[in-house]
Amino acid sequence: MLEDLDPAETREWVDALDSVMAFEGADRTFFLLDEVIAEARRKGAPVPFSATTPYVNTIPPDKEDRLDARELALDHRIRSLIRWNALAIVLRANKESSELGGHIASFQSAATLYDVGFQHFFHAPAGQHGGDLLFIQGHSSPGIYARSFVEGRLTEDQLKKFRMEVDGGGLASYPHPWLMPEYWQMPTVSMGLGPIMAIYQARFLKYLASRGLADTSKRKVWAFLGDGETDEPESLGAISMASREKLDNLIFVINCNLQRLDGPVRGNGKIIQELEGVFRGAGWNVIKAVWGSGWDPLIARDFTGLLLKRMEECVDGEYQDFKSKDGAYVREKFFGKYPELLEMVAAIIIGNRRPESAAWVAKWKAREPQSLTPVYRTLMDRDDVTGRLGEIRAPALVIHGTEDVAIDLSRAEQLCAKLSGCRGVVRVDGAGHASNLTHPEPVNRAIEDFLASL
Ligand SMILES: Cc1ncc(C[n+]2csc(CCOP(=O)(O)OP(=O)(O)O)c2C)c(N)n1
Ligand SMILES: [Mg+2]
Repeated sequence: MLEDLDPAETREWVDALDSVMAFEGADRTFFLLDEVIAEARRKGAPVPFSATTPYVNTIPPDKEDRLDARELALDHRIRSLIRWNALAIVLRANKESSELGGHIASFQSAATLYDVGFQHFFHAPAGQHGGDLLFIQGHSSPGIYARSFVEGRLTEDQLKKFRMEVDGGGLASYPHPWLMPEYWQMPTVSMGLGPIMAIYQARFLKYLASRGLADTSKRKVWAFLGDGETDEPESLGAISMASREKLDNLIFVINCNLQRLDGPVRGNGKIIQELEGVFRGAGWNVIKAVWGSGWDPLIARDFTGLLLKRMEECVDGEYQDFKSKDGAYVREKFFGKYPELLEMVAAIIIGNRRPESAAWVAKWKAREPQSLTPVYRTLMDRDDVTGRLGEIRAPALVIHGTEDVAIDLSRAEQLCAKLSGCRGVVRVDGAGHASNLTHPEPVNRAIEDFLASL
């Protein structure tokens, strides 16, 4: 890292960039930066090439395509059932004999990746569509069997014979089209073979289309692999061919759980960043999903860049250490390294011990209960004014999501009927309780029309 010799000048440049980003958008920002870097290179400055991007999600929260609350809850329920069954399949087999082994952690850490694919993206052969091709990470097979059980495609007896298929009726340890021709599309468990075969398969689909032999234009090839698996030479060996041949029908999903069977993938480095550099360098479009939505408010408040700095300087070994300990440890070792950072997150609950809140708790405990009685009474003995809503004569508009499960749409209609100046109820299709946050466009349009009509 170079030293910042003139922070004021740096700030000016960053402010200028912020303004272009806010008013002219990301494309213009990228164009300007590209021009500036090209100019610096023309003038002979050795501007280093960086194939990696910051250690945060590539897609910012406001650009995320979110499921609505009901769909999210349903997906979660299905995922929980599948995850549980996957675990039970392996544990049951181990009761039979510990020799049967089987992987538990792989699917547990990749379940969301698979389930989002199965529920929203993978296409089965249907009509004119030849179907997508899936290269499932070999040792995630229990999760795929568990899904098939939930779908009614496999029986309990079959699950009980996980890895006991020799006498018939059982399930192969890993994806095996020869043993289970009706079930598995591609063999993958010898690590590295899935990814390289996926590249050639995607190219073959392009070939069929180019030769006019089959319409494969809508078919995708999905390859699921582990981060440890990328150390196999085959995994990365042909990736430059994929970009050279412009295989936009190919998607690699790499589950970076930072670990493999016998330890961390990179204890002293960052596998996500390393892979991003390798794939971007080879011309791939890389989308990282590193942090869960719980981090969004923290990242949004990271005006100094200190949080990002901390996220970037920690190596995988440290992240695994944090994950294995409790919140108090994370507070101390991760956030606590920089007092300003700790201060920034102090308001948000992390861990069990919260020194900053202890003083408040002590104050509340010390307070005479009687002193709170009038406060409670004022709250509890309030007049019910719903009968007087008609006295409000100002023009009003009620905006309500059609999918609001907290407050039913009929309540919005009742409210509008009670307000004398109500101009109607705007129903926001598909929105839940916070329609202004989830569906800003129709909500803003309704407010604008309403204001213009006054
Ligand atoms: C070529 C090859 N070598 C070794 C193995 C044994 N093996 C199975 S899973 C695994 C570790 C996989 O780690 P990773 O790819 O990170 O997947 P995870 O278990 O974390 O999901 C190994 C070494 C294998 N399947 N294939
Ligand atoms: Mg792994």
